[in-house]
Amino acid sequence: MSSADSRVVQRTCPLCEAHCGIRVEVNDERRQVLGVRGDPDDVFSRGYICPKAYGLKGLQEDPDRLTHPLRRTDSGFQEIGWDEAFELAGSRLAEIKSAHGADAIATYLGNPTAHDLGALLYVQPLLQVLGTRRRFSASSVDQIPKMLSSCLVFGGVLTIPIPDVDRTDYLLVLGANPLVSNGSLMTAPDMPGRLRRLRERGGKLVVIDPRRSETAGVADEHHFIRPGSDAFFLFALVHVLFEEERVSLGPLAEHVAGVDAVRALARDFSPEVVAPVTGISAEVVRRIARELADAPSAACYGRIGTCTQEYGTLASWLVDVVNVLTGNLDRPGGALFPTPAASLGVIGPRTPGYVPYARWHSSVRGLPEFNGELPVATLAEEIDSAGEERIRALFLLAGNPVLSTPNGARLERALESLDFIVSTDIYLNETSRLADVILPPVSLLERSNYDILFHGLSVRNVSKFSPIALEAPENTRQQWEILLELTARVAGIPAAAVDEIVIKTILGSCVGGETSACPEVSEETARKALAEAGRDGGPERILDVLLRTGPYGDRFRGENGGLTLATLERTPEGIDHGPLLSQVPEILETASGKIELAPDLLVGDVERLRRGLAQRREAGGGGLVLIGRRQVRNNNSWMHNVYSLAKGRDRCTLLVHPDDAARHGLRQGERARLRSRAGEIEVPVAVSDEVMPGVVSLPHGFGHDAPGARLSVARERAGVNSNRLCDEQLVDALSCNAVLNGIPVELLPAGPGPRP
Ligand SMILES: Nc1nc2c(c(=O)[nH]1)N[C@H]1C(S)=C(S)[C@@H](COP(=O)(O)OP(=O)(O)OC[C@H]3O[C@@H](n4cnc5c(=O)[nH]c(N)nc54)[C@H](O)[C@@H]3O)O[C@H]1N2
Ligand SMILES: Nc1nc2c(c(=O)[nH]1)N[C@H]1C(S)=C(S)[C@@H](COP(=O)(O)OP(=O)(O)OC[C@H]3O[C@@H](n4cnc5c(=O)[nH]c(N)nc54)[C@H](O)[C@@H]3O)O[C@H]1N2
Ligand code: SF4
Ligand SMILES: [Mo]
Repeated sequence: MSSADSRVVQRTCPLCEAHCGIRVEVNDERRQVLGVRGDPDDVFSRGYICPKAYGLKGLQEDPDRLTHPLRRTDSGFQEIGWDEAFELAGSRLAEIKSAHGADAIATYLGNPTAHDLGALLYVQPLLQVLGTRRRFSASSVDQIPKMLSSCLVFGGVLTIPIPDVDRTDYLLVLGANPLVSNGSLMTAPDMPGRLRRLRERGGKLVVIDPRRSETAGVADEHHFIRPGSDAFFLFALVHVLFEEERVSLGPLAEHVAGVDAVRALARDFSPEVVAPVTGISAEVVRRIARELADAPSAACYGRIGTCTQEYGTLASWLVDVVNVLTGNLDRPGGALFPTPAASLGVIGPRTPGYVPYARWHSSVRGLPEFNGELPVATLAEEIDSAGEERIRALFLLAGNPVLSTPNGARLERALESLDFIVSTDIYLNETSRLADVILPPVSLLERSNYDILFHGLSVRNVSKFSPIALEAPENTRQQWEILLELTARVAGIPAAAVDEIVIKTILGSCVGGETSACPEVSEETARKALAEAGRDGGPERILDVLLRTGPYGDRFRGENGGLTLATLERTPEGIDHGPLLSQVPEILETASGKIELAPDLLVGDVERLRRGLAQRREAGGGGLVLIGRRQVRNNNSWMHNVYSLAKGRDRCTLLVHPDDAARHGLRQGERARLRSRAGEIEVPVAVSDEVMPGVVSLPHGFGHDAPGARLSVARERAGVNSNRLCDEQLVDALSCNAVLNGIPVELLPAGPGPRP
């Protein structure tokens, strides 16, 4: 499709974790994206894309997308120059830090940070210079329960077993809808194809979900589960495995500690006892336990629905317990650990058994830190209720917490009260409109990238580099340049000096030192090789170091000796390093060097689960609760301004079971009021038996009618913000991840009525 005035660039789509290969046809002269297609040559995706990939063209061309810094003035936002913007942002942050201490500044990193190598690498020096312990991110409305359980059981926050979907004979999916989300903590382009092939080869797909999701629609079996009760269900599976003597660890046996403790814990959770609470019959639980044990290989997999709920950490843990007890952990067709070509985990010191948990606490509710972060469910109150200790300024990177975190209305009010907000974002949206300065980076196609996190969470070992597809316009900045310059201004040193500290730290972790990956390589040799390769700064230089010192790397011996960034640049379709391999015990970083199946922290939380079981049994089913719903053409809160994705009928509807609708006198298409402790919204009803009785479902990421936001397309189909109902007081007690599924709500007819 290349012609005289067009060019095709092969890279990956950076929108979701599937990371499909795309071919972007561009006209350099007009600086235009002519088209986006799936890349049939991509070693991983083989041409597959979802409709969102086409949205990249719309995103590139969106006149609302920001390209120049903005400053808030009394008469609205005004464009300012980069130097002025950096000076303002840097000096105000430095002033607030020196007047009120480092913890007066909070930081929030949003989800797209994880999809941008430059952001991931260069936010670190900024965080260090700011020195705040009030770091927040989208991780605590997402996967930190899994990170905490993985750290306790396997010894690393990113030592997460990935279901071997391409080889498994039996996939048990809880709280995930990969047909729509395209998979999460399971990077695999073309989930529809992979799940189809699983069934074509005689494998079985079983889905546990309060909604008959799109994935449930193609599964062999779907079972409705009462939201928030997965830990009971999983414990019941474990109960049966022990009771029927089906526990079989295989070669893992000598590497697992705590099996007896798990056996004892599971005693109280028989399928018969938990059935009234989960809504899944004892008979079904027993059969699934037997099938898991008998299958030649099987993988249990849980995602958002199992994390963003009352027992998120326990449910995340029990998923792995089931895999271990059935002998499926670390074996082909089960759940295994990837061997990524480059990893951020190698940076910094490592201490086996170290769990970065509860080293400090939030000041209002006393919620524990995990992995250097406080839970975002406590952000608003740390601003509006912490007195002299309060947060006074906020740095936002690629995040929209007003729409994506619980009690958006309270957070919005709290943000309005801050002394200073800097946002680095590509839109003037519900959150960035509250900023004093916005520093927009170049577009997603105008930056190079390497999926350093997601190659480490992938169902195959693959590596691929994405070159810049389209040259960025004059006078724009890469995300990493913005972060570097801001760091320099806050620190009062030149940007080049900061970049030197960064590379020095990376080289310190990767070469020379006794515990480094390449002790035999000196820093001097490494620097010489980097200079020869033309890597003089920025994220690509760091990536080259990580690749060359990684498991497939050339160890600075020259390319014939192994992988370098240059190799990847010459292999635009990516490199397939093969299927996941068994890695126990080498991968384990627990103090004992074993898989700790019953770590104290988790065992301690089982008492809460027991109490919850008794309460739920007593309550008998319980009242109406709210869950979320991802949709193919949404991407959390921020692709609704691309017309090709946003068009069509209203998707921000509340699914209500026919019985519940009848009980509340609601009919299809009518508007209803939905009320929780946190707030109240009005929303159109879609009556559907897709959801189980007692459960209503609303997608998140809508509510685009904020005054002053520059979202001309999204505003037309604004929808409502479901996180006005999600309650910031509800967290998983252990990880303190927000509960976003299973929110108690009241359903009322629309119209005037008493306000909550
Ligand atoms: N009720 C409910 N709430 C949820 C969820 C749910 O299931 N239910 N899911 C949660 C999950 S899993 C997540 S990950 C979070 C996401 O939470 P957030 O990360 O806070 O929200 P996003 O909607 O992803 O917003 C991303 C922001 O980054 C901007 N952006 C996009 N690309 C770039 C870029 O390349 N650079 C920069 N600088 N900015 C960019 C967008 O304009 C937008 O403002 O939401 C969570 N919230
Ligand atoms: N199209 C699209 N794709 C996306 C995103 C997007 O916004 N849109 N977001 C991306 C992000 S940031 C992430 S983290 C991933 C998430 O990827 P997934 O985890 O696959 O996300 P969801 O589609 O929200 O699936 C969660 C499922 O859990 C169910 N559920 C809710 N509560 C419970 C419960 O208590 N128990 C059980 N068993 N199930 C429950 C819901 O009904 C839903 O079907 O998706 C990514 N991909
Ligand atoms: S599934 Fe869609 S959004 Fe996700 S990477 Fe592939 S094309 Fe992009
Ligand atoms: Mo997410």
